[in-house]
Amino acid sequence: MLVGIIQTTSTFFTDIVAYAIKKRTYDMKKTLIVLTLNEIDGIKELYDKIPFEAADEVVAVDGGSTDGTREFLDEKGLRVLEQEIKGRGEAFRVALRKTKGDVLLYFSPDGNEDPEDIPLLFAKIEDGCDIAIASRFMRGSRNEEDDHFFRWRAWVNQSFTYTANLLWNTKDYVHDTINGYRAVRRDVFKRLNTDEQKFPIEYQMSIRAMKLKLNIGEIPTIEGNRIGGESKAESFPVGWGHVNVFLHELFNGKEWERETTIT
Ligand SMILES: Nc1nc2c(ncn2[C@@H]2O[C@H](COP(=O)(O)OP(=O)(O)O)[C@@H](O)[C@H]2O)c(=O)[nH]1
Ligand SMILES: [Mg+2]
Repeated sequence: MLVGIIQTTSTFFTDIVAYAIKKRTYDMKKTLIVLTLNEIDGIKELYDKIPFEAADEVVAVDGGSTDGTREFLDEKGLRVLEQEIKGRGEAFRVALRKTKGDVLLYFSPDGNEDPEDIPLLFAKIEDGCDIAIASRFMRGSRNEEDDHFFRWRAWVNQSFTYTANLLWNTKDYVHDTINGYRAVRRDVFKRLNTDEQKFPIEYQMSIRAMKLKLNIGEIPTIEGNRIGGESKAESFPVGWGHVNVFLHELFNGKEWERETTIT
């Protein structure tokens, strides 16, 4: 009898704690960030497919478009944040500084990213992940080069990913450490204290999250082809940028935890 009462009471308290944790994550406010730098063709085609209702706050960060993207966003009445410093990494942090949500989801409207993944990425964070990445390299996914014979970009991406997993990951294998299509909790992003100005921001985030043993979740994504305009990620400078991030993370441990670059 006494054992029964103790068991029931302990189950009751465990349920209450589980409920409180779930409630906390389901109450999180969600911010959707649209990243643009001369993406007029993509944004025009994709705008109506973006599930804005999945977010509590929506902004665009524009890197100084000159092809009409900025005007298009203004016409739609979207709040547009400007960058004083160039680069995609900087765009990530402009959003961190100037938005309010508890979760930040970065979406690039160039055709590579499927807008239907937006609610799925938010859901991953609500389910308890610290970072949720749309993976181009796991079962059920596709990357832009899948129908090529030589998949240089994919192979290089996967090599960086493999090495990061080997050196720093103590949890389930993360299949895509580099894709920018991701959601992250605000407190987590602040804690990562990133300083990368350009494309390798995502790789830096992923490595630091692994070092902190954070919970990185993935969903499989179908990477579409670029709709128009040009990629801003030039292979060699961007590849070299990733090598630099890798070397820095290799030799500097968790030094970033003592620095404060984010205000
Ligand atoms: N705000 C902002 N967006 C950028 C910047 N650089 C690239 N982007 C956007 O980031 C997304 C991904 O860039 P993209 O050139 O397609 O890179 P790729 O997919 O690796 O070829 C696109 O929507 C770009 O417009 C930048 O400096 N600032
Ligand atoms: Mg792209």
